[in-house]
Amino acid sequence: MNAGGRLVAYAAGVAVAFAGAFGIAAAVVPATAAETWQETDMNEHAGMTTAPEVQSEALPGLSSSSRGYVLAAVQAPEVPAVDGELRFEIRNQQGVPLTDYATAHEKQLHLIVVRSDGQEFRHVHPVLDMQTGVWSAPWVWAQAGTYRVYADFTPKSAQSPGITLTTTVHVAGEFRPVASAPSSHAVVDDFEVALEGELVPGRASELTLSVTRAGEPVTTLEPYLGAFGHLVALREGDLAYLHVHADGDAAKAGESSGPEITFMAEAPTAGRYLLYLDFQVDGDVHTAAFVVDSTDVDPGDAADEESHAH
Ligand SMILES: [Cu+2]
Repeated sequence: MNAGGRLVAYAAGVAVAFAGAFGIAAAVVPATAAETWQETDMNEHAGMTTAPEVQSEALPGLSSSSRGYVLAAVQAPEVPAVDGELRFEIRNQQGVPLTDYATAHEKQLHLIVVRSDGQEFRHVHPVLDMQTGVWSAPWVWAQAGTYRVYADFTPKSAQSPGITLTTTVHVAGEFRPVASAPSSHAVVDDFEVALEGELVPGRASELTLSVTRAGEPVTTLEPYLGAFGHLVALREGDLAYLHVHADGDAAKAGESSGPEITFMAEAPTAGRYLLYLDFQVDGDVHTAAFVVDSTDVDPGDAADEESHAH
């Protein structure tokens, strides 16, 4: 399998909810592995085992335009610690701000913002002004730096997976980049989250995230945007983007889950990946961050194993 063109992650055993991350990628990812982020019939997709694979080097979340849609007119406070707004438009093929969106995972648009070093991750849901087509959210930067902004959405007219557009925003001031280091354990608020499993280039593998609080397993994970967990994976360096939901249809209001959330994931290449898990407990959403190195299986190791076996 050619690992070059894909960044795949999906929920174990269940059809998966993909972000517009795979805007282009309905064609890139086998339908068995990828569920679009639209509210679609899981079974229908599960049956699509013969989707053609199209050769493409393009990963989602690397361009401000896709399929005729453009992320434009992005405005945000220019320095940290100033109250303001983050505003932008999605323009269609005619250059007109788009106002017709399909709802995907309870929202018409998902906005992810992260600093170029992987710090300061945010996942928010701006409000659309139907008159002007301008999306906005109250915004304050905590830190200076260069940020990537990702808009994930599905045009209502598009009979296709969602789209992820991205652009860069600079926030003036002293920028102290934080060097990443592999980390499979996160502390967020009063929770601890442990990540188990490996990210293998070009091959799906299971990632399990376990949530504890004061050493006790948390079994009261709540549905958030229709799933018990949302995972964003970014490839360090180019910040190619993928947003995954732990499951497509299992999380209903009033249900709870935990302490484990399982995803299937496949890295497009060897390299370092930044993972962000959103989960909800007691009505509050928390984000746990991880850094995972995806390494090719060394053919030498396999040979060693074989020789031991003999
Ligand atoms: Cu969202």
